[in-house]
Amino acid sequence: MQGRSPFLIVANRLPVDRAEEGTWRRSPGGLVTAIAPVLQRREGAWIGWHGAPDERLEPFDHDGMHLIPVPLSDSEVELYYEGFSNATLWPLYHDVVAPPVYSRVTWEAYRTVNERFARATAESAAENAVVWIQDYQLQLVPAMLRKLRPDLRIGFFLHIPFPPVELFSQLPWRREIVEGLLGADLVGFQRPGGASNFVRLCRLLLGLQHQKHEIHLDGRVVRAGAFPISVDFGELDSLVREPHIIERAKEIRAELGDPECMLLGVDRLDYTKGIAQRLKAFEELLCEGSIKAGEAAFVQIAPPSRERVEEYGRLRDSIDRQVGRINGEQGEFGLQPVQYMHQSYGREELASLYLAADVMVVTPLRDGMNLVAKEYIACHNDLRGALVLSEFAGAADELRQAFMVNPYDIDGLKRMMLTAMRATPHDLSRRMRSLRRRVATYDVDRWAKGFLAALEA
Ligand code: ADQ
Repeated sequence: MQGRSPFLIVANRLPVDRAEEGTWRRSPGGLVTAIAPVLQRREGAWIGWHGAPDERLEPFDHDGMHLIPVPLSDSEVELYYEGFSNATLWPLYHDVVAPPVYSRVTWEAYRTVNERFARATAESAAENAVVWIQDYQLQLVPAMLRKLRPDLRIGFFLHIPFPPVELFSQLPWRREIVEGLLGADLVGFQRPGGASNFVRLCRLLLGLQHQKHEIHLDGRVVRAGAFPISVDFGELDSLVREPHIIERAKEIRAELGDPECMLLGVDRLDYTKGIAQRLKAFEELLCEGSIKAGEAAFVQIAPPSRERVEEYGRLRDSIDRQVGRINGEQGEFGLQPVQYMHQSYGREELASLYLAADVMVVTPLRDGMNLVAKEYIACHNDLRGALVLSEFAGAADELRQAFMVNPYDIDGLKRMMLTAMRATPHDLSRRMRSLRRRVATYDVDRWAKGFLAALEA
């Protein structure tokens, strides 16, 4: 087992993107920031797809991390990733807010690719290694890996919600997925509700015995638990203290015509994020004269994602039309109430936007956690700013001082957006102080350490 790793991360994607020919750069995002130091410290490896179809690559080192690419063909990207992961599991696990596609062809591809990940992991792990598998694309890997390598300690973390039994039962391959997850020693969820749904499912579907969140099978114990993910609070907190970020935040407001109130939405363009609902609420507030176009500006940043999945194309068209209508009907010459951007932004620009915004509007119909809400809080050491937050985001469990909304209730959403816009500085600072205490204490480092400590206990 020489040359094999004592610690492995297994995820659909490697934590790097291709820059120019032959060079790599670390992908942005919390997961990589949290896990990279653990990987470097433990001389671990990361197993995942490198992002280009139909290409085989040898393992390589980058930024102190050993990376092991798993190849995917173009048709596997379509069937396993866009198909089963994003047109079946994603909508099913998000309250069926779009109809899931049940296709035997995409299921077969999901199984084949999961098997390939399991084999690659089995070949790269040292004896008794610790393996941490990430997310819904790889739910069969824990059991497949255990079969190949019973000596390993296997953890699994689901970044998206785990649905109630009543919804999960729609899945024709429900048994295979649950048995797949049960190959792990520890199955982690964002919310306690996800862990409870899973344990209940094991009892009802497989008739397994459990004590609280410990499930008994084949003489083993599988534990389920909640490990809410977070952000790198310290990094964002020091970034927004830099003079050039503060300056840029002022510039952004000036570019918007110095509105009294800047509202902001930042999401991947996804039908689970409730973008249409928040824009509708804003449109009605303008229409009925509760707010005036020059008084408030809404900035919505939404880079398109998963564009080859049908539902995402439809969403893009419909949001385009909605924004066009609001600006056409409510705008004035040289004054557009909604600024809608499709671009991806770097950390610094994103931090400047958060800092500039008076009201952050986070209204998912269902969300595992929602890091944007936590990033906004980490960026407000000035204790200014209001967070309007959907009760259906995992973050709602922790961020109790936010302005809480049900995004399906447009009147309620309008009321809460107005309340947030008109809150006194005293009320805002009281809420922000308490929100910041929470995010500063439970940051992403604590999440990673907490999960690994539970896995290795
Ligand atoms: P996502 O659904 O992608 O994540 P979220 O948690 O909000 O949702 O994370 C998005 C990340 O992308 C944030 O870090 C944000 O800063 C960044 N981002 C968004 N728009 C951007 C833009 N235009 N430019 C640059 N960066 C942008 C999934 C689950 C979530 C869960 C996370 C982590 O759906 O519920 O919180 O994984 O577990």
